[in-house]
Amino acid sequence: MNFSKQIISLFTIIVLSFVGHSENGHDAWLRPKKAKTVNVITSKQSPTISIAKNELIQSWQGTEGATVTLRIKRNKSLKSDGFKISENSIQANTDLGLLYGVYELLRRQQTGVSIKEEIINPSYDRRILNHWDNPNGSIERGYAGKSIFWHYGKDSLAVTDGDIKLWKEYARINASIGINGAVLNNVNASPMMLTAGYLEKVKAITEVLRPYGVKTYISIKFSSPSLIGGLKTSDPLDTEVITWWNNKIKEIYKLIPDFGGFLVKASSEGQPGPQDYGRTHADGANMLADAFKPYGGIVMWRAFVYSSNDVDRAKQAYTEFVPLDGQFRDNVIIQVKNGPVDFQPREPFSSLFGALKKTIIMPELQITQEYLGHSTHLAYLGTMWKEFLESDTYQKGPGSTVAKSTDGSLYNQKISAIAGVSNIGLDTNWTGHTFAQSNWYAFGRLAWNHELTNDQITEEWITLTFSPFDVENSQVKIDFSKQDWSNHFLKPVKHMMLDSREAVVDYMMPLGLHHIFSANEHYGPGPWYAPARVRKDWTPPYYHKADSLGIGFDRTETGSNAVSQYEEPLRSEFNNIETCPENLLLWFHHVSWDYKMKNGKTLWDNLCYHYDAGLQKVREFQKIWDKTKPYVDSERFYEVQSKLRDQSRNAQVWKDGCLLYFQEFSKMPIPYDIERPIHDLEDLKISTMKRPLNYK
Ligand code: GCW
Repeated sequence: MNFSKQIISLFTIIVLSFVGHSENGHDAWLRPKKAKTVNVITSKQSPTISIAKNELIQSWQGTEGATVTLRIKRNKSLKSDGFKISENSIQANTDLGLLYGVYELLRRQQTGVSIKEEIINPSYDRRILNHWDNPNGSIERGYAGKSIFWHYGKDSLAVTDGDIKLWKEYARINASIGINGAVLNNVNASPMMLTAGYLEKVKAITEVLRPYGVKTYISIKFSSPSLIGGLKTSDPLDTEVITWWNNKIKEIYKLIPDFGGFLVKASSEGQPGPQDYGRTHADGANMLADAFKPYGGIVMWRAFVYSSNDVDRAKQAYTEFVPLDGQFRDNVIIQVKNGPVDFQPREPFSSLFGALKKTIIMPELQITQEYLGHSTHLAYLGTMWKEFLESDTYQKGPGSTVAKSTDGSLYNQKISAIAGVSNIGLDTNWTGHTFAQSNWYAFGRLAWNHELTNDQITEEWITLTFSPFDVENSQVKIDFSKQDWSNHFLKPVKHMMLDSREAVVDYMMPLGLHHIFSANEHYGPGPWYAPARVRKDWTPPYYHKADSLGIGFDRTETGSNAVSQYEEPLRSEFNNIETCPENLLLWFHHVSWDYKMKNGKTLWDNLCYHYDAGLQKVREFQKIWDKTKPYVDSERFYEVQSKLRDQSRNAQVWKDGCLLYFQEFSKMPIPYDIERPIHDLEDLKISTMKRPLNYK
């Protein structure tokens, strides 16, 4: 963009923000519609039902003047807040079911999907966002501004009209995709969260979220009894400690009768936990679960545990939790990250899925892109999550997918749940990058129905978010047909989204490489990053193990034997270099540089081609996006264009940094049919050590 064009687009944005509501992303996928008239009949009144009714009136795109009935009617085929939908009626067992039905109906109208009589039930009962928000307003791994719940500065606890408006919008967006829970603070929890002022604020937030069906939960610090309760210990078996928690939980339910429960990170990454007192995870979780029992609350206990002296961090959660299987109460859910290490661009599924047979387990996904380019890179994550949910654990024979082992179909469990670490902040568009909204959307849609395809999810999201037809504030000059829009916007953008996660894998860590970031920012490359002061398992060489012979972490039977944690035939498949999926090769094997891969080329050459392919894909995304210009408002067009440029530059740095560094070990040439690196390794090392790459 030349200078004068920049001025013009800046001017357009400024003018738009004065004259009318521009497409700044704040409406997410619920943009104001040019509605037709509709007559809504309800069998009952409630705050939730009036929201449902208003939504229909505000956005109706069906037959002009139609009558729609919303009816509570007991139906055994409906699960929790499921609903029965047809063109002119919605039935449900609950008020919330009616609201969800309304959103489904409207979504179908807007995306042009036919509506026949159908029963739609959720896959998981609890579909929860985990906010890693701190009481001071900062957000751990947040890339979209400060917290929407906790204020920065001394007024952290104030509740303003602006807050209430924002929370309402937040709740509405969540309800529209079926998200029904929010953990309001960081798992690295401050004990302050359990003090009176904070609990009052949790109550205020809950009151706004309640009519939209979003239950609230909080994260707690396990040592709270000693930190804020004045007790000498926080030992979960100590009677005073038990009484303290019982009283605390009673106090919470007095304020918030429908409070959801606690999320707990304990004995993990330096957080206090039952192990500090010689007790087990089960002792800790059960003590809290018992206190919650009378109120129907739950404890989500995280399995994200590992210690610095472990030979293989990927093994530890399984090693600690499998012996405890069967010991947890039925209102405890073990929350397990999708992969065994930590939300990497690609990991195998965590071996705990399916392995805990008498314990409820819930997947934890990461919506915020801690390891996939923050809010700068375009990376649609639905593809990663489907790959995970569809992975076969074989724990109850073939077809025992992760989805089925967590949604209640294979194991007898009272509750089913799934969590996603939120990417939401105070940025106008909530998520920093417009396309990062698609990950919030995809999480909600998959939590509701894990059988939806990414084709469908992306198509819905693109249409709802960008279609210029029938919306109030579109700034797009419509001189094209719906068919043109679909051919020139929807299809290419969908293609870009569906390819985007694999692009990130390719330019960051292909073939099963993982955790090779510089420093703790988890943004730029740092396969060389290993300062003596940093724990070994927090440095990339621990994970890539590159040497003169080859590269990769040997997790086979003769290595760390992490493969033994998987059920047959997976164990043997992963263990054998010939049958191990190539996209996980370096996760499970230390492979020689000249190893011949399935395409007949060496490992080294393949590595080079992957890094280059990742970069080329981003270049392709730039072209795709530039061509969409006539079909999208300038505000979002320029935002995404500029982010793709950053992403391209970053992808180049990733490719150059990793290839030049690994070449010091392989001593092999970069294949001559791909572009040469343009950076010097020493420069990249210095710049990423000083200021971990953030190309701004
Ligand atoms: O992914 C790591 C992050 C930490 C995070 C931790 C966890 C909240 O780098 O920032 O802490 O995982 O999930 O507990």
